[in-house]
Amino acid sequence: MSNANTASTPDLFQPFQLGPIELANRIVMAPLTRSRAEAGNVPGALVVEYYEQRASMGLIIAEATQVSATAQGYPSTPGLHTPEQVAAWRKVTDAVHAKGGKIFVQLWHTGRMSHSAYQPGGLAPVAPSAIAAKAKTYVAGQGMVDTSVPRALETSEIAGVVNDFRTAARNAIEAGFDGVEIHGAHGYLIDAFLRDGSNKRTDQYGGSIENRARFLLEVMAAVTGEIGADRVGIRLSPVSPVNDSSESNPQPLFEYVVSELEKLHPVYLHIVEGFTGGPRDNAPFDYEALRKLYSGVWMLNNGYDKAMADAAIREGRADLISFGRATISNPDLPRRLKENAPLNELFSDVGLYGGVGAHGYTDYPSLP
Ligand code: 8OZ
Repeated sequence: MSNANTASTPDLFQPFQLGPIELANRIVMAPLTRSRAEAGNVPGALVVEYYEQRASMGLIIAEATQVSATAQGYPSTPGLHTPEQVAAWRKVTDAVHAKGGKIFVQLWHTGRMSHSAYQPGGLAPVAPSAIAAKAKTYVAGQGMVDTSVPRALETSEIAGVVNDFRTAARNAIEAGFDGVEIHGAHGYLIDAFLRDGSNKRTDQYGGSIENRARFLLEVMAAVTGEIGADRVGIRLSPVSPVNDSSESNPQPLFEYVVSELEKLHPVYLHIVEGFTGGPRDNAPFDYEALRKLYSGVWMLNNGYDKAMADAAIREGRADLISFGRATISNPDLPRRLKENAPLNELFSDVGLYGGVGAHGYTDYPSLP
């Protein structure tokens, strides 16, 4: 490990060696769905500008991006499964790199958090089991609507979905990303396989903890095998109930997952503590026990401010801290934190996730 990571008094603003890349600081932009992709789910010039504005973040994790057409569950979210998408993302990564930044992309399959309106042929979305999420998504012309009742993936189809993650990871590298983060959180396909609330399968992908974790571990083996473990992270949200996620016994489930990930050794684990975007203490969970099972880079998220983040880094509870909402409203977040400058608030007249055009997206000011 480099000297950067073994400084005796680490702080938020020191460089960090993340596998083969050096981050300028330990402040990470969390992946954020902003729904600004253009026709064909292609990121356009506005998306280039948005990420370029945020290049001073130690690492950008670009928003959740579809691994295939069937992976989509929300409007105007980008993909990495067509040549046009790969070419468009190349403009984003070039712009960030030209400013000295580093950028991963989060790869997802929304699973049952989708609607037939997004599915090729208007078919049902796919999931571990045919159980609808008690949750909503947005469909143009209809507004917020219930997610569709999914169909259970056939056992024989699962390898194909694993392969979609592998191909998308290869595409991400072709598009110039420094690495990928696998979205294993928030009730999307991988997380839905993990949890007993959404996985009632009777084949080798359901039932025991080992079986429910199989899909996640197959995805991680495929992706790390394809692009190298030092370019792959994963995000987990052990007790977040978002998107109707439920699990009767999360501690042993996630301890098993992390102990198996230790063998594959992705470059980081990104853990959402508590209820995503909400209380950090919504359910009991021993995160320290989880960390003891993993010898690699540990990234924490959810409601951190400067003092909390700095304490976590100094006390060695985390290597990296990701910030979500603060990076929406503060393109120059690292500088503002370092100088103790006031932070911009989120605009109140525009939504967090969607929105049209620049307002609430690229029009948050940097310090002069
Ligand atoms: C908010 C709205 C749509 C998607 C997640 C990718 O929860 C999301 C997401 C968040 O991880």
